[in-house]
Amino acid sequence: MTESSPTVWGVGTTRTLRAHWALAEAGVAYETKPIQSRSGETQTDGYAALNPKQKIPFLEHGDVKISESYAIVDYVFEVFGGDRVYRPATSAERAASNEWCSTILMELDAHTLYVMRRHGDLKDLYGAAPAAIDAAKEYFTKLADAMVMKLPAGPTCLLSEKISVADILLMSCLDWAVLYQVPVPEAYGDYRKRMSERPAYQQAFDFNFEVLGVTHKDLPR
Ligand SMILES: N[C@@H](CCC(=O)N[C@@H](CS)C(=O)NCC(=O)O)C(=O)O
Repeated sequence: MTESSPTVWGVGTTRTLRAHWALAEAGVAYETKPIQSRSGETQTDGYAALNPKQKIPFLEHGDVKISESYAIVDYVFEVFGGDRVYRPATSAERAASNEWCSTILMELDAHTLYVMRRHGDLKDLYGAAPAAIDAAKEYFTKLADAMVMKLPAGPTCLLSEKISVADILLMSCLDWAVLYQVPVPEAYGDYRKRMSERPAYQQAFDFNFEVLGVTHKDLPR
């Protein structure tokens, strides 16, 4: 790695997938510190000094240190994406991108999928809450349904022919939903298939989930 190559901390979750996929789309050589969620590796003094949130993913690029998957993907596309990726240019384009990203991060990720994780897999830490999990599942499908009208009419990425930050966030949440057996509206089928055929997605998925023994071929499409 050269001095200007980025380093990513974290593998094995759909949020770490976002960082690896963005770097693969941008075609950047980078280093990985393959620490895992809930392994104790995010709790060490050394990691806490780097990222006081003690969460993954985390990206370091020279003096730039970023701890949120959304901010990481946006930074990678801005700095390394060039003409391989879509960057909104007008106010209307930025609004369309922001609308997707806010819905995905707030409604799909934080309010539904992560609620399922907290009160399902992590119930010993956060408490079992079957009713919250059922409600979250229903809410995921309702919100995903509400965004169907914004899906692209043609066989493209979400906002243009080129991949955008919103695509990385959406596809990672759709995969997360599939892994949790949450019903994903059928209208997303073609979009999921197109995204899953991208070489950068397949490469990043297999690299990110190697620690769990899962490949992109294992997910029903
Ligand atoms: N909003 C953050 C969430 C990051 C997050 O919660 N990461 C989890 C794994 S997906 C984590 O690192 N949890 C602490 C741990 O497992 O030790 C992002 O999108 O990057």
